Amino acid sequence: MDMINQEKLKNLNNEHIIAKVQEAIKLCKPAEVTVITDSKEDIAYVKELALAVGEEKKLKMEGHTIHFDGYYDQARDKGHTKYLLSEEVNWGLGVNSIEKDKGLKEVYSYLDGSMAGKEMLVRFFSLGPTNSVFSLKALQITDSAYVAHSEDILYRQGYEEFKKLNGSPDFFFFLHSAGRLENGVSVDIDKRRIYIDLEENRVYSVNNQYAGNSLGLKKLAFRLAINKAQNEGWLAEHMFIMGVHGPNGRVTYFTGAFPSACGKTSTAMIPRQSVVGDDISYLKKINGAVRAVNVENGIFGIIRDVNPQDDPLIYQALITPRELIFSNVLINDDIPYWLGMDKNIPDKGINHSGEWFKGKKDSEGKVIDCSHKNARYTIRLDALKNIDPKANDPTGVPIQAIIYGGRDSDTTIPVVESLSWSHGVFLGATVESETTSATIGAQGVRKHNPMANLDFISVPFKTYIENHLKFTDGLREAPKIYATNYFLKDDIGNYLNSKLDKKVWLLWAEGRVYGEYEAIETPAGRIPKYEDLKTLFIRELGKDYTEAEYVQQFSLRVVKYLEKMERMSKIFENIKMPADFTKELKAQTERLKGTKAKFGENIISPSEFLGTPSS
Ligand code: SPV
Ligand code: MN
Repeated sequence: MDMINQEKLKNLNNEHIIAKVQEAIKLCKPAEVTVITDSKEDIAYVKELALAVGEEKKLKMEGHTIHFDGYYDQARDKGHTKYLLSEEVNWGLGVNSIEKDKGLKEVYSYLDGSMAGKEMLVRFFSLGPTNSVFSLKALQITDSAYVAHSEDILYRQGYEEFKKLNGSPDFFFFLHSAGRLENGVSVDIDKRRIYIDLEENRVYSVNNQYAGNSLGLKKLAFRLAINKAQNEGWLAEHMFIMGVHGPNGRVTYFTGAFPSACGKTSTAMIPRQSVVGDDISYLKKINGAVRAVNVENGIFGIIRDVNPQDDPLIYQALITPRELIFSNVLINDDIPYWLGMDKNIPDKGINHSGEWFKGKKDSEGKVIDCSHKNARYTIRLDALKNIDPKANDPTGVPIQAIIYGGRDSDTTIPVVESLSWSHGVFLGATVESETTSATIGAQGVRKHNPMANLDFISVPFKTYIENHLKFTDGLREAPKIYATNYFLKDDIGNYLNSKLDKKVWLLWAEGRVYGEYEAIETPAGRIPKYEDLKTLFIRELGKDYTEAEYVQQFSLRVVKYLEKMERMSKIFENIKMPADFTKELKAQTERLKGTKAKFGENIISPSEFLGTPSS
């Protein structure tokens, strides 16, 4: 390392950082080491380097680049993402782990010399806004200029923030190497490993480039943060944050957790609302209220089906000059194309499979689409016209409601409000989503995905739920909790709701925060009254919402709900859970059984519950 770079490290006055960098150099043996500060020149250097080494290529439009991940490196590698554990644990949820010494030995062997002939980049970031009680510090060391460049778009710079540590070791450490490259992509995929060490707050990742595996700050830091949050009494969640715009200029902030393909982005991007973040949030109690920040500063979004009709704001951001990385789309004549963009797609070009032509098959005989289904765009949040003015507020935004969104065709009501905070935690912990054609494996299979966080919970499930249950201690008012399901179908398989209807559910929930609408109490939670929805449908969507539609959508499918309770009882019977959670599961089951006995029907109309007192 030359004097200038040494000086940059020394100025941080932190021996722990120097030790980490030295460890990385000794192990990975780079040809060069470059320390990146928050200066414009340093940041521009990373961007240029990504082009110079060929990890990114310029496209026709100013600022746009394309990056390809290897053909078999197109999504998170769940199988090779493991916790390094010194002793066996039973977290109640399936946990992928490896004995620590063994895992370290293995990943060190792959990292050994992995940067020979390459340049090592040392970068500093802040998870959450800078100058904030939410901010966590993250040190990223990588030999991938694409990774370092992506993180620059997606996160806030933290070199100056690191100085505030005053020599403390309280930061996350990520060491990544893309490994051996051919044509700019990692080739030793069989040796791809992502090993997470919760005890040391560090992650080693090697032989990969896809952001979910390589960018320490995304899902790897998220796992470390969930663990840290349990110890410190706050929440790290797989949630968007949005401003819901009620009457007379009122803005009410919601967070929302949805498994993939359940409507997370489309909810955050509902027209005339504003977005604070789309993926990961930290929530803390400050002066008796819940406040939350977006951990990130950008969007690593799925590009499939982004088109002028369905996602006008995102589409606009993608077709105007700005700093923007496309990944795994089709490139023809330096112009990007993707599935579902509503434009004619050329018959040939370059994509994640190399030279591509229509009908091309892979080695397993599978037809290769023009772009990968998980192809992405990487932009700063301020590329979107609907960015919320408080998106970078160091104190976060006040959270007054939380939504948990699932996906099922025949059970849960489009929107319900929980009966209490603990009932809301129960709703979040029992989210299910049916697999779609976009996911791997059979279609229509229900997957349990508590808080949309199944892949990331890094503590015993009981601890995680307990932390949620007690989160309201000391609050002046608990946020309301809602569960949504945008995907109910009728008997012949047609969706009962249009894509835009979610706007009405959201605005109803917003009004409920202020007690503006009455609700009907059912065994599954509180539901809207027909008249209120009718008014909202006319006002917001110019649509005549009939009572017949309401009854079909909001009737309690009591037998189906009982089946769901049975699935949940099975899942939870072998997991130690907090008593309050078990109580909620029992109580909801009993309420449903009582209702079934009373009415003797499989499906019960909302009007049957009208007499029940509700607040
Ligand atoms: C997700 O899959 O939840 C993402 C993208 O947000 S990834 O970086 O793969 O985690
Ligand atoms: Mn995500």
